[in-house]
Amino acid sequence: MSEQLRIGITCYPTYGGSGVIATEIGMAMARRGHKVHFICYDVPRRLDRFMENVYFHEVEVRDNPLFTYPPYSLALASKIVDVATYEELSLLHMHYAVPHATSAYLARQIMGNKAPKVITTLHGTDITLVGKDRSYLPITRFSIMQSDGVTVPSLFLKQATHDKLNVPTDCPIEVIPNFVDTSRYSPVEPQRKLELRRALGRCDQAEKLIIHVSNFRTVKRIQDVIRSFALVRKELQSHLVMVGDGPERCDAEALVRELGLEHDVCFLGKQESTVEVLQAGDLFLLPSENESFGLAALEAMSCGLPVVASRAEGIPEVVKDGETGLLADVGDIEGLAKNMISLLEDGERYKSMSEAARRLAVENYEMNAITARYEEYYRRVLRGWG
Ligand code: GMT
Repeated sequence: MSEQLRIGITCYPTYGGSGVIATEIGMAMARRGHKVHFICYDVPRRLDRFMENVYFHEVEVRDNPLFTYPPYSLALASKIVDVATYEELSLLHMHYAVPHATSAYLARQIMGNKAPKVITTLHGTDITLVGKDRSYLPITRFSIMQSDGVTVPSLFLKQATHDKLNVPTDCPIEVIPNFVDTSRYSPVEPQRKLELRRALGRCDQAEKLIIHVSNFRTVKRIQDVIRSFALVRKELQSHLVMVGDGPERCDAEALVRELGLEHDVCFLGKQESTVEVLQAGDLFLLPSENESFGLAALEAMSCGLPVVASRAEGIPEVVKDGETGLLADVGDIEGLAKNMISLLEDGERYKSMSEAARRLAVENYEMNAITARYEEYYRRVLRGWG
């Protein structure tokens, strides 16, 4: 039997893709018999039940009248030192560079030769938005280069880390894609689909159901979701289901009312799980301007939904244009609408894309296969070959 690892994981414990990936990696490692310690400011959303080998340590960011900004990075570094020392961690896996990789660096300096190895997984905006911002660039670049191993979900993000942060190409960056539990995120029989559609208030089988899932931030181009759907609605009997919440939601709801689409668009808000909504849907829409990978699109493909998306950043690596979905340029609302209409109107093409989407998810992005790659990478880094 291979040696049991003692792993510390830090992530943003929210609904975002980086938190989902971090938590699923941790749970997969625990199932393989490794001890996993989550060190976060809150319990990660997906860590919703007791699991053998999984422990949670809360980072308390205490306030003080002197602090205008309570120092989360320092509280995290202190907590890491504590957990790593008493739980004898061999490895820290930090998700999102800012400030997690920096806190790990600090913890390592404090611990000296007893310190665990550090792997940093970059997720996207930590490089494309936050990291390249001048006020964070030096510390982000430094913390990445001080890590023993660095992973990214796409070739796009690997290149961006070299180009935008000027991280030298001899600093190895491993591409390990996002993944999906294909047994859970799976297509359903027509009868079940119908039940799920009824639960969403859509009873007409002829009506096409378009799904969008995101955190409603500017990079997701929520207005493009609605404006392109408005064009589809003129041509086809269709309905748009919006899952998630965030800063753009109010404006999105206002636009829906302005366009007179209140009866055709529903906002579900944040959902613990998106599986049932995806299984009820016909097509997934993702017009983002930044997307290092697009986990939401992968989860949709795994449920057999073709994806209409923008040709942004890492998306073309995941959504194969003309095979598992159709891509348009960022901001090309007519292009997105044309792609949705052409797919939804052509039954045969739709079926072959739906099958190809599911096949791609199963063959290339299955959770057990990809988390095994993380374990191999952990062992490589522990041997000093990051
Ligand atoms: O999409 C978001 O804004 C959330 C963000 C996060 O940090 O949680 O997602 C990023 O990481 C995911 C997991 O690696 C990727 O699938 C998303 O594409 C990426 N988002 C962006 O690059 C905007």
